[in-house]
Amino acid sequence: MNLSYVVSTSATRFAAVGQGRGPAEAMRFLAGVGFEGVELAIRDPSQVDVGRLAAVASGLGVAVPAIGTGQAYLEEGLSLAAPEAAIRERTVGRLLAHVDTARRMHALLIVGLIHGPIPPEADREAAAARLLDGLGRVARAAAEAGVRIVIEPINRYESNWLNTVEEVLELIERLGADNVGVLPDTFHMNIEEASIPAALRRAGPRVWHVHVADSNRRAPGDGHLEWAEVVAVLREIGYTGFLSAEILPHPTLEEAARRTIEVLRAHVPRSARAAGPGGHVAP
Ligand code: LER
Ligand code: MN
Repeated sequence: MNLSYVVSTSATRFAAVGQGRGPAEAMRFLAGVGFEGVELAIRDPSQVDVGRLAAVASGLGVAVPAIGTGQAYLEEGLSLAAPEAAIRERTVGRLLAHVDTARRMHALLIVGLIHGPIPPEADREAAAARLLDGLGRVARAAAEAGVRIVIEPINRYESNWLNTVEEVLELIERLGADNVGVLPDTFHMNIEEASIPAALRRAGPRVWHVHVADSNRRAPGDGHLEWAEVVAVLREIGYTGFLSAEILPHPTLEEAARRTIEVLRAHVPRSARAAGPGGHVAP
């Protein structure tokens, strides 16, 4: 396992990411503090110099384990489950651009908030049909590009469905794509799962990426989650990917990042290098 920290490439209303420093400078700081990876949260890849960021990461010896896409929902309302066909098309188009970014970065592609909520006038099955259609197109393009997708269960206060690992596993089953896995986020799990260890065991080899935050979405160690247990269960299920800190920059990004390293390094020894293309380790 390796440690990574989530940084946004532009200003966002989503509070639990590193922002303020530009992404390249944030990468330099995080590499210096000891992270093996920097996950990039990108609203629109056409607004980002992907080649430059890939070169900065490679020069620093840090991986970009995953690309986050939720800002396109939060800032622009893009949603795969939207009732309007035009919005769904724009969302698929945006995700196809993200597939190309993920390919160039050797990163996983995250589908979380961008799946969108069940709209007020739609029932769950109608929303699922729309989501499966758009996600299926994106998953097929990703498979052709050699990119893997991870779907993130998100807590009920941010999404009106797909809140648990079980729900996301059912969706993946219906999708029937073998390049789609699960991204458990310990903050969401602390709200939604009856047992974090049981949910991780249930997802087992489908866990391809992990977001870490403590119970209050601050740095690991600042809340009441049991990190020794979380890491032990991930080891038990054979997880070898990244623990990616998606946390509030409390009291500052710098202190939150140092605290994450201090607390998680006790359980995850520093590896000589992040393995595999882009540092992501296949399950
Ligand atoms: C949202 O709460 C979150 O955890 C992000 O990773 C979603 O894209
Ligand atoms: Mn997350």
